[in-house]
Amino acid sequence: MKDLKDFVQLSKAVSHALRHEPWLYELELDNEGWVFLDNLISALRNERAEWANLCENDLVEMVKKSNKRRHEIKGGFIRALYGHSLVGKFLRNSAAPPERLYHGTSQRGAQQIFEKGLLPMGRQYVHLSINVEIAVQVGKRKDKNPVILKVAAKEAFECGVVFYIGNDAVWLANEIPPMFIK
Ligand code: HQG
Repeated sequence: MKDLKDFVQLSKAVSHALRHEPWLYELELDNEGWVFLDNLISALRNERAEWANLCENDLVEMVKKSNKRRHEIKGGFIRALYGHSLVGKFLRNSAAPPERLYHGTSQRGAQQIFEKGLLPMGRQYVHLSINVEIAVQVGKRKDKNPVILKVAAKEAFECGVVFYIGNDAVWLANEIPPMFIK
């Protein structure tokens, strides 16, 4: 596999399997979201003719070439680092967040969020970005003029809100009450 476009397609299928519908690929995730890499590879080989010879190296390359660190491969296992919509919550290590985090959303979403706070909605966790630029990209998925919310993350943490590391650009939280959002 050489073409970047092929890796994007592969990454989408991997995210679908590891974040949303693992049962369609006959995969069972452990309580941190990990699956055997070999099981995922076998499932993907059956998905598309061009993936019939897929190997571990293709998935390693996919992770390396991706514009975001969505997946993690370790010791023969693979998992998605964030984005899960599966029922329940995979275990994460909590950590002290930076002073500020950001969240890009739609104009309509922002109104609700100022009232009710940031909620995970369809996912296991609320997703927060480490800077405005990334938050703008996230928000543009929802609205061509996204609203960028500033989250007083350190203050929230000091008041008992629990944060988790997703990857180098994404932080996760169970919810962010309105008082910490500007
Ligand atoms: C909104 C992508 C109303 C929230 C991205 C968002 C991210 C509320 C939407 C990752 C609300 C959920 C996740 C409330 C939150 N009332 N709306 N109280 N609280 N919302 O897609 O954060 O490219 O599930 O603002 O880059 O947009 O797939 O979450 O608009 O990192 O790797 O509810 O997915 O990563 O939308 O995106 P989403 P998100 P990938």
